[in-house]
Amino acid sequence: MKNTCTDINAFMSGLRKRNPGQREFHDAVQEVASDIIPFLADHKEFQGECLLERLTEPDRVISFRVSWVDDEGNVRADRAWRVQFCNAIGPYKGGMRFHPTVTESVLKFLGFEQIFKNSLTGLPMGGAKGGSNFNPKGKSDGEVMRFCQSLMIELHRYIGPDTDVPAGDIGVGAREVGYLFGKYRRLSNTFTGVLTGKGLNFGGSIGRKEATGHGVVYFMREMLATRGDGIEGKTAVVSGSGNVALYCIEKLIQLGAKPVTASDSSGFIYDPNGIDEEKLAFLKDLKEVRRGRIEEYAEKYGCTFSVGRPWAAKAHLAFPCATQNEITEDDAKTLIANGLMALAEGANMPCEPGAQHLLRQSVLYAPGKASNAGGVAVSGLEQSQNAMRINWSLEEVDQRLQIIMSDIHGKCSKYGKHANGGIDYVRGANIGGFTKVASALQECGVV
Ligand code: NDP
Ligand code: 2IT
Repeated sequence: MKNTCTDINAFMSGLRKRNPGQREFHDAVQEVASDIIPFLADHKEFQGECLLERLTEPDRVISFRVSWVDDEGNVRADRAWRVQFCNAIGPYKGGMRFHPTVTESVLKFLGFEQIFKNSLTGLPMGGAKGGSNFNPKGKSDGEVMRFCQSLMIELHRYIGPDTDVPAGDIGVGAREVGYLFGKYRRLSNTFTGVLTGKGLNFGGSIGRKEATGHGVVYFMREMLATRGDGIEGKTAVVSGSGNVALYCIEKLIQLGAKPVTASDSSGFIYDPNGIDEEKLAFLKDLKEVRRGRIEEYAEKYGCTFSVGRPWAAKAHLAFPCATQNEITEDDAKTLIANGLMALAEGANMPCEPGAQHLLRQSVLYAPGKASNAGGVAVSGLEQSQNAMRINWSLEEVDQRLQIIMSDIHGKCSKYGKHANGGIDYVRGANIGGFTKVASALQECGVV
């Protein structure tokens, strides 16, 4: 492979040719390469070893069939993958996603982003992602369990506490992690920290469930502090109503903000009075326990439910916490026209490239690899606790999470500072994440 790293167009055209049709992966690489290639031009010490070429080629992509039997006795077959992207700074680490939109391209984009995110946390974790096009929606617990068990029959060959440590993501929460862990434990006859996001009864870390959502608000607090401002009194538009969104809303309430929206794949609710603690408890029960639709919130609290996404709501702060490409360029224009001050991504790559371009120039804008890193960071803390066979308290975990989010903000500021004093968080996160992994690759030789 020739070192083409001086010319973004040549680099991207080679990448597109090698990975045809993988739009999400192309977009994720384009964003990173646009910052790294100019950085390489100014940093001779990182030139000449094909570092970016090596980092954009996964170590391996494992693809397999998952056969299982549904409640009616029908045999079903789904596809699953584990993308082990880079283990230069630690064992592979990243979530599993179960959703009908999962493809190899989606998992390669997520695994690639995870390399930089995990590096930013300062913890020893490489980048990986996995998942399946299996749709857990409407499936019984028994069906989900049989699917997870069948998936693990194949996946267990490739993972381990020092090799690759999966966790949750869209469609994979405590229930799924439990079933996956239980099968791994039986197959391997070991009890190890091989998955994170585990239940508290079998090795999970207190605070992991809340970590991504709380972390994204901690990151927002750091960004606002650079302007001498804070969270209190701000109106916030939030998308999603899953793991990340619920605990983002929770921390916003705790810090005195007013979250006014939440959504799922059927639409969004707009509650101009704000989601308060009592309403959040209802939402948690609706989504985490009953697995119901968001429309029920509107019926109970007499506010509006609409099809579509919540970006027309007037707000100071925005937190996309559902999925990729959920904010278009037009949505970004609407948010900015409505007086948006700052946006922190809870989801991975929720802003389309055009939207990101606009937001990056107009408001305080944090990319997911920086602002949603709290989840994987506490996963890293779960691994440490498992290895030491101890459990930290909630205060200890939360304290560490706050320090890690503040350190990530510091790295973004260091590498993303403009001459005018402003901070380009995207460039800061890309370069801050890259330098550690690139140095590790250099120091370990060409392998
Ligand atoms: P969940 O499955 O818990 O929740 C996902 C939420 O987003 C649900 O409300 C879901 O609605 C909605 N959603 C999912 N796909 C779509 C879609 N295509 N269109 C509209 N709405 C959709 O997932 P998480 O909260 O864990 O993940 C949300 C995002 O955060 C993802 O981008 C994930 O990669 C990212 N993330 C997650 C971390 C974690 O620790 N869990 C860590 C860092 C990032 P419905 O229920 O109707 O499907
Ligand atoms: O995107 C992510 O960082 C996650 N889904 C969490 C990964 C993890 O290993 O906790």
